[in-house]
Amino acid sequence: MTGPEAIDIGGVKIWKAALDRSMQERLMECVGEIAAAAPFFHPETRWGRKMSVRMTSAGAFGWVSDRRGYRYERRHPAGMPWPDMPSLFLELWDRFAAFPRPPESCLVNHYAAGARMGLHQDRDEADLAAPVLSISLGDDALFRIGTERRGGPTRSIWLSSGDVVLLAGAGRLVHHGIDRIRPGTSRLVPWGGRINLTMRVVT
Ligand code: MD3
Ligand code: FE
Repeated sequence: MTGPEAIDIGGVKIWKAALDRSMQERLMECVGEIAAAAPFFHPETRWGRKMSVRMTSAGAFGWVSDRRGYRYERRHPAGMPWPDMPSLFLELWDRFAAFPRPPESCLVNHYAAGARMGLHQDRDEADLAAPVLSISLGDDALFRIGTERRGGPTRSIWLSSGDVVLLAGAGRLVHHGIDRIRPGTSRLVPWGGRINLTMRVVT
């Protein structure tokens, strides 16, 4: 159902090339609709620096960051509610995450050339027993996976369009980040660069 063997790196499960080109195109159509209703923005950190990654969300909650810090919100910074979670995203959740609660948020990250995401943990969600499902679309990205402990050893792996990553169980609290993308390695994303979808249970 999920496709052939997953690679397991310290509890992080990775299915390479799990989604074919036509599925990737259907997912990008969904992303286009989400971005038309809830435009990408560069979140600002508490310290007033703009993140290099652009973001938007679908579902009941979206991830935002500004001078007040980061959190999940029911509305886009411009004031509108987030667009509905596409049913195609829910189908992928059932196939790969197989968790009884549906995802309440899909964060859509866009990495243009030069964008990166520093090593961090995802722990803003109330139920840390719920998995996080990540889908890579577009250009290749160098993904770094560490340990639960800050400053522990890290491993790097290239993620490509159609790869699926599941963070569950032991992998849920590991440090992770994106060091860089390889621009121009895919033509899937109309704006160029890389899109990452992460589905989460928030409450
Ligand atoms: C490991 N995004 O949005 S996805 C994020 O590619 C985020 O945009 C990266 O980290 C991206 O928070 C990495 C893979 C991922 C997502 C969530 C995780 C790895 C994770 C949660 C726990 C452990
Ligand atoms: Fe993360």
